[in-house]
Amino acid sequence: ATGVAPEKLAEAVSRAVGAAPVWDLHTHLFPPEFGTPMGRGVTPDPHGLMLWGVDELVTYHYLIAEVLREAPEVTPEAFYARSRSEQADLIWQKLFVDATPVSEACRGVVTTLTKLGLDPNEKSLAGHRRWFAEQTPAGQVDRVLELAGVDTVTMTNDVFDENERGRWLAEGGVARDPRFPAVLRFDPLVVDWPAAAPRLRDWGYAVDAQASAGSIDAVRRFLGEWIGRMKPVYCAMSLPPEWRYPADGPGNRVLAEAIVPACSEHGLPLALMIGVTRGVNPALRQAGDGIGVTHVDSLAALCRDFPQQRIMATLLARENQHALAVAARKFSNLTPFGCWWFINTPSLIEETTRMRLELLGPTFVPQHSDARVLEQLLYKWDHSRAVLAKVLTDKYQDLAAAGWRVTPAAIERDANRLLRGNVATLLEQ
Ligand code: RAT
Ligand code: ZN
Repeated sequence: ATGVAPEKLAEAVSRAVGAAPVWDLHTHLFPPEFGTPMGRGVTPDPHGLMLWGVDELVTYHYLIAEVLREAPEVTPEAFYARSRSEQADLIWQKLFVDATPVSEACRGVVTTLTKLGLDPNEKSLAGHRRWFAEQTPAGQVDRVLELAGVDTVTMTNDVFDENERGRWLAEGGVARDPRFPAVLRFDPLVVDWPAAAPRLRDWGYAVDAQASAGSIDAVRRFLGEWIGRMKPVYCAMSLPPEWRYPADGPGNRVLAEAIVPACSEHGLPLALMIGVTRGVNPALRQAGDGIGVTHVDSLAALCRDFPQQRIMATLLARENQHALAVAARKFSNLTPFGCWWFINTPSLIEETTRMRLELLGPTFVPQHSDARVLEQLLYKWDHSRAVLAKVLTDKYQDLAAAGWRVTPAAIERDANRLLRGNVATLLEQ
């Protein structure tokens, strides 16, 4: 086969990356079966978990942090006392009308509206609200997945969330959409055992404060039951920068003696999202979490102790990205994934993805969306695909200069595995 001419590489790569379907490895999205607060043809469920529409897009917690900077006269308390649509109106005015929406989270809303055929230059949200009110939730899921080029949207199913838990436990359970595989998430088991233990006791599992042997058995039973109920494609938790392994304490005992064994028994990978300090500014609620540097040696030690356990990791601090890539060179059971949260900006995606390609070749998962609002898939994947195409083009140009024939088939193969194939292999092997 002939190679693509160097001056044609950029176009060929961006076509292949644009056409490759995505399996989104980590989101907070739900299909309509989990209830939704709005939409044509459905009974509105005020606590429904499927978030979509312009008010949700504009009140994304990334933008709440930003509006409180643009409008410091608005206290967090006063902001949260407003209704959802009043919050959205304030954010629209301050960040999109009175200022230029250059931040990544702001640009995301602009891209999203444009892709839906709506005008992001409108001075008010009224017209956009009317458009969304005409859509059915199910129709909007189909439209967004099609436009975003995403075929699988991995959920985050927090077993400690009472609202969600009730839906799983309801008579007949919750109807499943195969495009939305579940993920069993249980941060408090490891991060806050003193808070987790009484909840488990309430639910009928005999656990104690020390997480002694009997407790470990109970946690394994708890995990086994939820794995049976949710049929997750992996288990997940986020951890603070202070997390150390090995180390004494009930959290690590639960991790090593209950969580990893339950994952192994059921053949599930374990995802660790490390480096978040919750509630640095509690008044900001969901927008108030901060960042710290992860102890990558602890992650490496876990990979070494459990060589049969597939471990996926994403780290929040820019300072950790190099060490994570190096750790993955040492442990083939470790897969770096995504550019998480504060790393999900074009400059840091570019730097991180370039580094991972240079150290790991195509053996990682470059991105996940972390979308909380359905339509965010439209911008998160558009922006990430553009950066991935740019980095891949550079790599192919360097390879071509070194004498390698870069064929269209190779470009397509790489685009497909980076956006979907590596996820499928990781989760289905
Ligand atoms: O990116 C986010 O929206 C964060 O609030 C978190 O959800 C984080 O991604 C997490 O899963 O803990
Ligand atoms: Zn998340």
